[in-house]
Amino acid sequence: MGNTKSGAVSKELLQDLKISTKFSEAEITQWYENFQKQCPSGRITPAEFEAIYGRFFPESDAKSYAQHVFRSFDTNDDGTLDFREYIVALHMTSSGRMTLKLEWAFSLFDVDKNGYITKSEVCEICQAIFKLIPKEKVDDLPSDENTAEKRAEKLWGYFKKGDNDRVAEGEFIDGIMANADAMRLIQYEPTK
Ligand SMILES: [Ca+2]
Ligand SMILES: [Ca+2]
Repeated sequence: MGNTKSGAVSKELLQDLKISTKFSEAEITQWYENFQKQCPSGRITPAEFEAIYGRFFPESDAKSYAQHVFRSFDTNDDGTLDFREYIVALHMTSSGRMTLKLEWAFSLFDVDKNGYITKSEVCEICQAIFKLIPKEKVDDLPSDENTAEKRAEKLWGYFKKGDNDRVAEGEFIDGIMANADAMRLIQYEPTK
């Protein structure tokens, strides 16, 4: 041992995470133990993250999507995910609160982190989402969604903006909430 990072989660961090995520102390402590086991360095690298994602999508290319998700979770921009970022990510993506999920989705689409989404950012994320979809599933998609470009075009249409406009977070959330199809198009969930 001899590593100051090992052992229990610090009181400060525990308090901070209880407030920002509403997870219980027992849950956070348990996740911390697992995190330390899986990740003794205390930090998840992009390569490790991509490997984790790859296991969920064995039949497709999850690399670019994983890179975007990693960027959205790495809120302090230091190129790794620490325990705090990991728990906040877990909280946002597993939350039953739709607005929280959509706040995260906004950060996923805001590739350059400037607080607005452009059409080219929507295209970029749609390209990454498209690579998650196994080839045989692409054939089943509706004809106005069966390429990344068409998917981006359709999704952008829900925001009722010009090609050179930009979408703020509130507009993004409202646009997606108003439309079940938009909700479906911002993500890809493998069907069983
Ligand atoms: Ca970080
Ligand atoms: Ca942006």
